[in-house]
Amino acid sequence: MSIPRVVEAKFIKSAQSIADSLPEDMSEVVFLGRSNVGKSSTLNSLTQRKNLAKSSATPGKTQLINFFETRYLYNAQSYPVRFVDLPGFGYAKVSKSLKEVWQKNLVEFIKHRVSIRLFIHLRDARHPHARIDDDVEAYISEFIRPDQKYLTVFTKIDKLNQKERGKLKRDFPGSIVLSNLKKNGHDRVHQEILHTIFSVGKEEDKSAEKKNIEKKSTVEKEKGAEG
Ligand SMILES: Nc1nc2c(ncn2[C@@H]2O[C@H](COP(=O)(O)OP(=O)(O)OP(=O)(O)O)[C@@H](O)[C@H]2O)c(=O)[nH]1
Ligand SMILES: [Mg+2]
Repeated sequence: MSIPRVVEAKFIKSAQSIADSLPEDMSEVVFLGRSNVGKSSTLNSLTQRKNLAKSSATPGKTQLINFFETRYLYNAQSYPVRFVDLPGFGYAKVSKSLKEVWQKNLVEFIKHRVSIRLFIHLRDARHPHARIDDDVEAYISEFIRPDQKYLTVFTKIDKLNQKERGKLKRDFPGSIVLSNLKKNGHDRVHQEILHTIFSVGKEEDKSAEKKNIEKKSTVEKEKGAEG
C-alpha cells in the first residue's frame, strides 16, 4: 500500500501576526495545542527531519508563527503543502479566557487566515479532558468554514498503557493517536492531510477494502456452491 511521504521540507519564515505572514497562495495545515504538547516534534516527525522545527522540554519554546513548505509524494504525484507551527496556548490548569492564554495575534491568525485547510489540534494523551482544549475546540467550531477540517491528534501515547489507550480511542472515536518518541501513528495524519487538501491519499484503503469485499463474496459463493 502506498503511503504519502514528505520528500521536501524547508523553513520559510517566522511571523508575529497575520499581517506579516506569507501570501495566502498555498494550502496550509496548522498545528495548534497547549505548550509542550509536542507540536514542533510532530511537525519534525511528519517531515522526518530532526530539527526543522525547534522543540524543547521547556514549555513556550515556539513563540512565533513559523511557516514551512513541504512537498508530498504519493503514487508518483507531487503535492505541495505548507505547515504552520504555532506557539502553544495556556500552561495554567485553570481555564482563563482564550485571549488571555493565547495571544490575540494567534486568535486572529486561526480565525482569518484564508489558506488554512486543516487544523490539527494536538492534545496530550495523558490529559484528554483538559478544559482549555475543550474550549479551543468549541471556539474553532464557531468559525470553521466548510472547506476546512478539524482533526484531533493525541501525542505522547507512549506514556499510556493498553487499557488507557483503549479508553482514549473509545472516548474520542474520530481521533488519531501518535508517539513522536516511538515514531508511530503518523501515517494516518499524512493521509488526513492529503485527503483534506487534495482528496487523495485514502484511495488505496478503499480499493483494498473493495478487494476484500469481492474476495469475501467469491469465497461465500464458492462455499454456497459446495454446500
Ligand atoms: N514521550 C513523548 N515525548 C514527546 C512526544 N512528543 C513530544 N515530546 C516531548 O515533549 C516536549 C515538548 O515538545 P515540543 O515539540 O517542543 O512541544 P511544543 O508543543 O512545540 O511546545 P511549545 O513550542 O512550547 O508550545 C519535548 O521534550 C519533546 O521531546 C511524544 O510523542 N512522546
Ligand atoms: Mg513548539
